[in-house]
Amino acid sequence: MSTAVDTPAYDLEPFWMPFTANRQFKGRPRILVSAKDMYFTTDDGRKLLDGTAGLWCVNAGHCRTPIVNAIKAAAETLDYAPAFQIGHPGVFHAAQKLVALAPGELKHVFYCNSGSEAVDSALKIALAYQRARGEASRTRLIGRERGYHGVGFGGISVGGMVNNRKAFGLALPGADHIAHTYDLEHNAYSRGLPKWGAHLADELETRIVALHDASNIAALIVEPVSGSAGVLPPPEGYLQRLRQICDRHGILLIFDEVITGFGRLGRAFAADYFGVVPDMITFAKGVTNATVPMGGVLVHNRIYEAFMNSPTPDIMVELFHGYTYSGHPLASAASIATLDLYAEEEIFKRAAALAPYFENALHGLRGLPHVIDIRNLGLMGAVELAPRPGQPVARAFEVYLRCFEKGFLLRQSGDILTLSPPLIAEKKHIDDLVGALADELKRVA
Ligand code: PXG
Ligand code: PLP
Repeated sequence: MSTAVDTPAYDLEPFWMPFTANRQFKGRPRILVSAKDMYFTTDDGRKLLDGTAGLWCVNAGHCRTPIVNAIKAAAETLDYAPAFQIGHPGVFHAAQKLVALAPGELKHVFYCNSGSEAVDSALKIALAYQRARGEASRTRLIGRERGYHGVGFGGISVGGMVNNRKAFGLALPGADHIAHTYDLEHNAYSRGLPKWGAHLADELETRIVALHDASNIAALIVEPVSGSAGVLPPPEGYLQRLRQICDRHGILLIFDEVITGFGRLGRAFAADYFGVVPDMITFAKGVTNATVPMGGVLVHNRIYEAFMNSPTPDIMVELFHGYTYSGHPLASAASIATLDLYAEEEIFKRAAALAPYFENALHGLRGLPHVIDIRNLGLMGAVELAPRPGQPVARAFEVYLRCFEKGFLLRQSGDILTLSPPLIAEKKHIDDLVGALADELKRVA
């Protein structure tokens, strides 16, 4: 599949592409030159239906005018403002709008520029908070197998995807993991939440707390629905149990909502969808509709107050952490316009309304060749294929490439194909995407 096509007018070699098979790509590049609403346009002038909202991030569709205009205006007015010891109005407006959406008492926000930075920030806040409240021995960070928390050393330490860890040494010491909830024997073809598996949450107590003692554990971080690992919705009651166990043992619960935030499940946050309020939420992606990089951590009032009540003089910095671009003016403007657009167009409700149709369409692929599981929640969906014997990844990658050639963008990871369309998708877009996938599943060897 890597025969060369016309050489583009620029050199492909200097750019080392992230999470990309560079050799395959550079032999046969796939280049996007523009986008509007549900579609990209490729460099050879073809329309490509965006079945993945970019990388799970373009929730309101592409190049939306109010967001574009807000970014233009910000770029002309205040290109940058230092982020440390000084501010600008945009970031305070953005924070105010964001916390208004946030669940429970998560009414403070620490800004950064990506999901990976958000995770690093949340883990550091957890450690510093435990210390500030006199529990400095709580230094262990717990994640979950098959979790994806970005690519920083913090994120890969609590993350649980082997390819993202195996080449990078020891990462953070002291991290540990609870079990993932993937189980085809019990849960294959679940629609929405699997019925089996809530008891897997108990491991946090019976294995992790039993082994390390709660007095050494700062926080547990989980994705409410694992995204990158191939859409693994939590078993019914599982997140509620995690919340109870964390409360019992003084362990902070962090939801990594980089994908699930901003309407992917039909509510502002997965915390709302599940009725489980964590102590912190990490977010990124949809906060600006992916137009300008921005991420952050929503923090419980109690945590923020622990820092503000520090006995140190008020000229002392409370948290020695931050980024040059925390709350960047362009990102702030983009975020304000994005959150306004989500509200005006009731984007989260639209996602909720489309979710049952999406579920039915996706589960209609059951029984097609190679399919061994289908999973979904909100507008997140995955179709898992049996690997071609001796050639892991090859079958799903071929389906991905053929769909691309036919004008449909899916995401492939291992032998799993995922769909996460922009939340403005209509039924016909779902039909087109799932139809294209069905055709290729019938064709692929
Ligand atoms: N946490 C979660 C839950 C994520 O999904 C990150 C952290 C890291 O965010 P940044 O902005 O640093 O990439 C993510 C990002 C995929 C895919 O197709 C998923 C992500 C990014 C790129 C591709 O599975 N998730
Ligand atoms: N490396 C050096 C040498 C720096 O001076 C800085 C920031 O001043 C950084 C890294 C961190 O960059 P950022 O704040 O964009 O994360």
